[in-house]
Amino acid sequence: MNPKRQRILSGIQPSGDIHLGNYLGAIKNWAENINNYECFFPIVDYHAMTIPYDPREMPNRIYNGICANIACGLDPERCTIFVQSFVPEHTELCWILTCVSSLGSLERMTQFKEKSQRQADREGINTGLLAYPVLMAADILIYKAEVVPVGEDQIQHLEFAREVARRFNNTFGETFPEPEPKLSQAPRIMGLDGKNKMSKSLNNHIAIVDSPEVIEEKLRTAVTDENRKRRSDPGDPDVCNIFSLHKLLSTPEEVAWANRECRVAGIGCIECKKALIQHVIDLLTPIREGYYQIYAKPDYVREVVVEGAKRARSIAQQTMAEVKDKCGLKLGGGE
Ligand code: AQP
Repeated sequence: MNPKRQRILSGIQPSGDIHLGNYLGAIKNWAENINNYECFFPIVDYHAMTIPYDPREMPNRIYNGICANIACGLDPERCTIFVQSFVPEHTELCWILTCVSSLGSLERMTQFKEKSQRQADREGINTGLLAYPVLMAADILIYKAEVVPVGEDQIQHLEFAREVARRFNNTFGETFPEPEPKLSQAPRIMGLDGKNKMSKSLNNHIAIVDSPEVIEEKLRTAVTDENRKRRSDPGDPDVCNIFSLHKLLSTPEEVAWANRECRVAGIGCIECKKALIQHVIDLLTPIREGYYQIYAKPDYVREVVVEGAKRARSIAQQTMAEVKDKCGLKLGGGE
């Protein structure tokens, strides 16, 4: 008999186009682990409500997120793909965890500070944005997941989830394992602006469904070493966004060539980008084609998430029964 597999949970927000950073930083890592772990991959739609959005667009974003996950290699036969809001126990546990969460820790979260600073209207910053890490802790702990593969930007939130698990266990008795992060080979892909991490909401990304023409155009105009103003200026690959992608996607010979020739101005940025453009197109073409095949089968997509929610819910309900019991949320007998 197989030893019991450890459980993985990791989610993605339907907050825009799923991009190369999501793929290299997280989803590829998820796909590589589906045979060795028992995996749960929700589309975390409640999380996507923490920043302003158009409710008319949300259903398609959720649908696109499911298609993208499957096209990136998450075979629904071997893992559980579902939509967070289809499993109400996530928000039920979230409330209970809110009651053991430290306000000070939440206020120190980098993502909260960054995303709230982006909003001009201070009154528009909602409590959901502050409580985002509590909901993320609930997503993980409701399945008692031991391992969480994420990009570097989520490490602080995961540390918070560990803190919440400890606080709950200390207050109500041993219940949750402390989840461990699992970083990919590419934990932080920079955006095409060269300044911020690649993000859905910053419009600095290559979507996994971008056509070869769009990929070429986006990379051709992507920021490189900003100190390299003219073709004759030597560049510094160590600060160049394009070189970091070369290191992930190009051959060792191409990486050595770009590293050497950039430093002596032997090549210009456009020449350097050419080899990389082809690698990105080669990587994303089968994903894009798979995506559109799945996209054309709404009955299949619906079946995947209905089945996924059923599997997820049966575990989530067991955890909630245990949690409510430990928290004393039940009717006494008048004794
Ligand atoms: N640039 C990145 N490099 C490496 N990993 C990344 N991830 C996100 N951006 C990068 C990882 O992708 C997974 C899913 O991310 P998410 O949808 O939960 O939210 P996010 O981290 O906030 O991603 P975005 O694209 O930046 O979305 P918005 O703009 O809506 O906030 C996570 O594991 C994340 O680490």
